Amino acid sequence: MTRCGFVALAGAPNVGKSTLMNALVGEPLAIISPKPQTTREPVRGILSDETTQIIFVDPAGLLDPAYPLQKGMLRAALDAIADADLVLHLHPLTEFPAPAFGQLVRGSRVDGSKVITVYTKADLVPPVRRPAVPTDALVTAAPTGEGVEALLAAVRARVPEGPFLYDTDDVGTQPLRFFAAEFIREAAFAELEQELPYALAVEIEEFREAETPVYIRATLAVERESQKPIVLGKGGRTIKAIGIAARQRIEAFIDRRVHLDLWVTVWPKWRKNPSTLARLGLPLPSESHP
Ligand SMILES: Nc1nc2c(ncn2[C@@H]2O[C@H](COP(=O)(O)OP(=O)(O)OP(=O)(O)O)[C@@H](O)[C@H]2O)c(=O)[nH]1
Ligand SMILES: [Mg+2]
Repeated sequence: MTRCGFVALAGAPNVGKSTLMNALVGEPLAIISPKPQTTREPVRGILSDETTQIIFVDPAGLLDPAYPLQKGMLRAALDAIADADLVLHLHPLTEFPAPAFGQLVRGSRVDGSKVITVYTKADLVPPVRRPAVPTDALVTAAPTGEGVEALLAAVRARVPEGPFLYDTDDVGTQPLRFFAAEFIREAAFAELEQELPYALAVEIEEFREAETPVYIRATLAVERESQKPIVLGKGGRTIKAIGIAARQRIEAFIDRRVHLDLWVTVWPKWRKNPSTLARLGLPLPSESHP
């Protein structure tokens, strides 16, 4: 009998969920940045061997939502936790101990027996200062790979019996367009400061795979006219840097040469606009929303 299950990575923003998912799956699927609230829509990564298939789900951090996009991010994260067979509650070891998981999920009921506490960023704690973590918790460090195999073994042992849901060759479940938009956002998070990464949406307008190089045209939308020249940068320097970094990341991902054409536009207050969120495939505050 095979095993197959969904494992959600949960925790506050910036605790290292996406970094750990990439390490677990062995592919740089999820985008990462030192700034909090990078992940918006849950990213799924699949790890299969002969007997076990694990579908990791990396949602947004559990935050206090202020506007519809954030409400959607939280809703999708809570859904991913509710639907998961197993939940990894991530918390940086630098901020030991982790809060009770119930506190993070804001009253939504989660079966405590499916939650494993995982301390991240252990490399940032000098060995002599390492706190004594509870025996049922695990400790990881992405730069050294510490704890990743042990965590995988613990997860494998607890995935329920069931048939595989995906092909054993599949690593992701989302379309290339999704990853292309995410990699552009990752480059933008690296180049832009303060409010700008949060005010930025990326929409793929064209994706022509039949061409060599692959032609991708994307719109980078900000919320106000005054933000547009910042994304462009002096003499177009910032948008150029975003384009180069994103193109390299997409090329490595699809193993093809890419021509990336980026355009900057303004969508006033798009983060509050349910129809724009829906069009971009971003999570909506409630499932029943348009
Ligand atoms: N030193 C160290 N840094 C880490 C580790 N894991 C993640 N980071 C860094 O922590 C920052 C946040 O990592 P992410 O993986 O984007 O965190 P996240 O929880 O997905 O963040 P959100 O999607 O914004 O909620 C990045 O700068 C990572 O490089 C780790 O084990 N050690
Ligand atoms: Mg993330």
